[in-house]
Amino acid sequence: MKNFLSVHDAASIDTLIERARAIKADPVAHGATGRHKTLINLFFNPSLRTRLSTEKAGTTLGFQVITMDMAGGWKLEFEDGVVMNLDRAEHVKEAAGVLSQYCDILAVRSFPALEDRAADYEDRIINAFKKYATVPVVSLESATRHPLQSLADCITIAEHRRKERPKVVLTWAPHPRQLPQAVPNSFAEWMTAWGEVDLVVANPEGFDLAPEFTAGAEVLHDQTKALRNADFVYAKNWSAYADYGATTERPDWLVDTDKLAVTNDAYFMHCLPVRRNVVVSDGVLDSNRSLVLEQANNRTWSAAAVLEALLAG
Ligand code: SN0
Repeated sequence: MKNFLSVHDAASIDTLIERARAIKADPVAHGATGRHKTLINLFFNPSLRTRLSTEKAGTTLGFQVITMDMAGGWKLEFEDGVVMNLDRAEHVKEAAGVLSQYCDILAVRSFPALEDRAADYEDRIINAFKKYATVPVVSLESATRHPLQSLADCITIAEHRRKERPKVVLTWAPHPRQLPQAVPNSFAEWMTAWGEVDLVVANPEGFDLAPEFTAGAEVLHDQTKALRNADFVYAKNWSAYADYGATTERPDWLVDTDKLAVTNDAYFMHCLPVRRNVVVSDGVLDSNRSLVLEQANNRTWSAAAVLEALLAG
């Protein structure tokens, strides 16, 4: 694997899942994989799981791991051909070139501004690093995708499925803030590419994800209908793609035990952080159906499988 920016970079999802589960089963046996190699993680916005699980994956494999918070540093210029006489101290061309000399794998985290859809969907930060770095680049969540989360979700579903082809429902849920589409975009893209589940996406009218991500899934605007016979229910809020960045209240979309009664005793999933009793009730999160901590655990093993595949080239 050359880079890891989306599911399209993965030659085989099943091989990545297999490798993640093998490293998870015996982390110590893989402690030499990244020996004398350096992983640099760059964060343009804050993170808890992604930062710590990727650092843990790197150190588990024996990498030297360096993490840098770019929010507190100087601002990078991403535009080509500009006169750099304002506040942006360094062009990404130099920054990516310099960092490539200090590491063997470069991982980058960025967020969308949720104002200009075309600008966000260009995914400029991650693509600039891909263009100018001379080492493999990993997305630690970009403006439009969160592939390490989605791979962790595939691992979690593979570990818990009780039938060959489970029904997986991705449902929009309420949230007080304006959130990116990266997690649901990526989840839909990975589930359909994996081809081992039936994916249904449920969201209020006006909140359909970009069609390029949901192709191959059924999209419904009736949550109860979508949840019927589900084996896995993945809740996530996202702001609108059509009326870009718009939000809506819709407390009736909260996931609670009554909603899950129509499912096939479904497992509950969420990428975290989750707003209790806004997105999902305490009753669901605290029940034995919740897989949220196992998803977070699998973030380490998904990152480890990806780092291993990138070293292999
Ligand atoms: C992020 C998101 O993309 O929706 C992180 C997902 C990995 N979620 C949040 O930032 C939630 C923040 C909040 O205030 O609840």
